Amino acid sequence: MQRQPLVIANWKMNGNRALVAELSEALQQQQAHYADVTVVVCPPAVLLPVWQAQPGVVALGAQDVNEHADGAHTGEHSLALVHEAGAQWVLIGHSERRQCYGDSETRIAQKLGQVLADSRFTAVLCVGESAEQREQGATFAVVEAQLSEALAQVSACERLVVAYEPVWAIGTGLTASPAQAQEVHGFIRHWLQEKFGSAGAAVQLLYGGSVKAGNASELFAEADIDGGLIGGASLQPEQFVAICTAAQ
Ligand code: G2H
Repeated sequence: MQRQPLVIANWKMNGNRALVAELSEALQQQQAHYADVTVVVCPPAVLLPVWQAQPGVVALGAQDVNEHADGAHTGEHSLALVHEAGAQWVLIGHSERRQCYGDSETRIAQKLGQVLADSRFTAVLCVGESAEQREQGATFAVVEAQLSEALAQVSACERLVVAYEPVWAIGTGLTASPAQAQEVHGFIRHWLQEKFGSAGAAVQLLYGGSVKAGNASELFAEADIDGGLIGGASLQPEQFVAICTAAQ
């Protein structure tokens, strides 16, 4: 099945107004080279309106949202607020949220359910195993548990993207080989088809974890890798544009 290539920048807690202008300009200038690729940028939430003011060559996403609609949740952002700021995509369950900020499987399922219930948004569910889990041969079991807990109450997958991000490859400079990544992507594809039937074949699957201009093409050439979730390299306009071009 033909799926549209997708590249998502995850700036994490990096970037500033100057980088918004710089990356936006680089993307505009080179747009012809990645014309068939959907490009999404997830900056820190306070930079969403700054991106929104740029000429629109990219879609915008939030790096997370709170599971509640509003209320006394100091420091958090609701889905409605990130929508006002321009976001139409939301990352859910990034490993940094799971490890450092209390995103349990239950909380991830709540967040995901909320995003998928709002037809204005596409949710990007992040899954992946740690180095220890891979060494123990538990990669597929871990990924399967994350998928089944997050998607237990979900019955449709039209606005769902899954990003496989092995924790041992995130920001470490270590990248899963194309074959290692494809093996897990193939597993995820099979799992989605079992759960959602033929609609599971249309879900875009992204690889994330130290993707750079130098390794993007070989990763994106794999059958079930439809693009990438890009951290560090999305802060370097030349690198990021080259990655978008590699996804074309
Ligand atoms: C994985 C990825 C983006 P990086 O977290 O989500 O970051 O490309 O820096 O490994």
